[in-house]
Amino acid sequence: MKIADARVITCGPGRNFVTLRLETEDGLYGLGDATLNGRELAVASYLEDHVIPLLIGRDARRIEDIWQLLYKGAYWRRGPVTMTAIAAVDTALWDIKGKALNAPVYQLLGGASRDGVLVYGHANGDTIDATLESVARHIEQGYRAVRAQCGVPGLSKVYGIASGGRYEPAAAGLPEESRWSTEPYLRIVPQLFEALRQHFSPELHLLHDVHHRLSPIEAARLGKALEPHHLFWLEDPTPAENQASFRLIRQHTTTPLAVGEVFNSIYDCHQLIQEQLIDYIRTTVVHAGGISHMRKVAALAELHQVRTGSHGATDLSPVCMAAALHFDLSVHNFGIQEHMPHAPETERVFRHAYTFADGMMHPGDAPGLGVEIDETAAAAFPYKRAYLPTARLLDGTMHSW
Ligand code: KDG
Ligand code: MG
Repeated sequence: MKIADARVITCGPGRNFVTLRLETEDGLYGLGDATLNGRELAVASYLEDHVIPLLIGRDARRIEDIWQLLYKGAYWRRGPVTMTAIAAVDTALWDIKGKALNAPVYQLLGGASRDGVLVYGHANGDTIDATLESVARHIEQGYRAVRAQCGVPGLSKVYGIASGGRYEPAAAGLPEESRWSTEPYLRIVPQLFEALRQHFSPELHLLHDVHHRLSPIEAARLGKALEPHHLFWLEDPTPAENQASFRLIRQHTTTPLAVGEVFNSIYDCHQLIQEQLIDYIRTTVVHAGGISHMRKVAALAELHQVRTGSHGATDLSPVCMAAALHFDLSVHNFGIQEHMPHAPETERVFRHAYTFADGMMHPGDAPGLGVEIDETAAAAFPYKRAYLPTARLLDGTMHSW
């Protein structure tokens, strides 16, 4: 079953996506998401100029061997561009294997470990009251777990807050610059969660994303202040390049911690996992080497009672979402999956077998991943360069967005 053709499809239905399509000599094809928000064309070139020539003529059934060829054979290891490209190939090969064996990918990964995949939605508002209303709307839609973000007094643009309509941080033109101040943020977040706990059932799972803004000791202070409100998790409390820095946060708080959406390999998180410095690992199929590498991360995490909680924002295409759901349904130590519904234009281009009901998702039972791309529809939405925003402190110092 030789790989006979490979193509990169770049399109912008609602936002930009890069998709790899591999086809075998028998006419089977598989899809892999290759989207790296704000740096999309680097991955497209990596695939077209350097990876595709290596794939033509290879046996599509040898997923692990091709993974190792692309990882070890490049000499230059890891990094988001390389690992996103490898992920796209890996995901497309799992899709092909499922179609060849007439089975949904989760059946190839050991079968279902649960009936469905618990997902969390994104509630947000400029004020605490607006966020409470947004949480109520999510509950009406069936969500059992909700991430809550609210505006910070004195700051005009805050991560995670929609300014009218759908939240989508990447924008055309040069990167938008926002201002950040930690103290007002540290004051408002405990007030938000106190209000949420007063208004909603204790059964509702509540999550919050700090988005890498705090120092370890500030994160420890926030985690402690949130303890009475029993969060499901506090996400990315501090940038995690220095894995040991989480020891300090951990010494001070029992609020569960989730990290890893920007990680691209097991080497970014092995210390966090082995020292049990986190509770949830948020690596995701598209940015962390595909389904094959994600299974290795999950296996290490299982040994240390760390559960998975994969990133699932709208910049991860429906192809990644499908792959994530097959992974989530099958791994034993699954925790939760992020779910941000895609724009209607995205749904027109990518048709999928996965479904949402009562706060849970299921990948469906179509062979392979269960996702199709309509290339004619995609052609109506050309790629347009877009950047994620940047953030500076009030005195102009560059900060983490
Ligand atoms: O591309 C960046 C987004 O995916 C990221 O900002 C979203 O932090 C995020 C999340 O938790 O979904
Ligand atoms: Mg996040």
